[in-house]
Amino acid sequence: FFFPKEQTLAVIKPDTSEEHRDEILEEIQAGGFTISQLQETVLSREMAEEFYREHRDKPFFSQLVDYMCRGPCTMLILTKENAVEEWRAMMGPTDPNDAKENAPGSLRARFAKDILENAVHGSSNTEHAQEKIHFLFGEISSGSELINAGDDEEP
Ligand code: DGI
Repeated sequence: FFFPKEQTLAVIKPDTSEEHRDEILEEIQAGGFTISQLQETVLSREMAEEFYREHRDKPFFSQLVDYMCRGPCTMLILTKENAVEEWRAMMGPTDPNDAKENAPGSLRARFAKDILENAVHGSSNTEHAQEKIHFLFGEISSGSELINAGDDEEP
């Protein structure tokens, strides 16, 4: 099958150690993703609420917002064929117990603390990806690519 190049939004959530963050970034590059943008941001409460507004009626919403603005998030635009699906596969299921059982090599199996503090985020479809990329990065030039998978250069 041929998949056109696609963008997804990935987030390394707060409380992920620097060591784990570096490991995640290395794995992203080893997985053939291009890191088109990288930005470290501490979300305000309002931004975290907007980011996860699809979940505003869930019982865990306020805990989720607390978690997301507790410290810096690493926001990434990842570009690859089939990026949305591939990044979600790399993350694994939402709940790390499920991840450990069904996707033991996945990032959440290895780095998530529990179902809420689960280390990474990835858009669930291309529309969400574009919406959240626009929300977090604003208007960005598509020509700037920070890290090219396959390059020998260090990020
Ligand atoms: O796309 P995902 O991040 O895998 O999952 P999602 O979009 O359904 O949920 C967004 C985040 O909300 C998830 O990463 C962690 C949190 N969450 C989801 N389901 C639960 C939850 N938190 C708690 N405490 N309990 C849940 O059942």
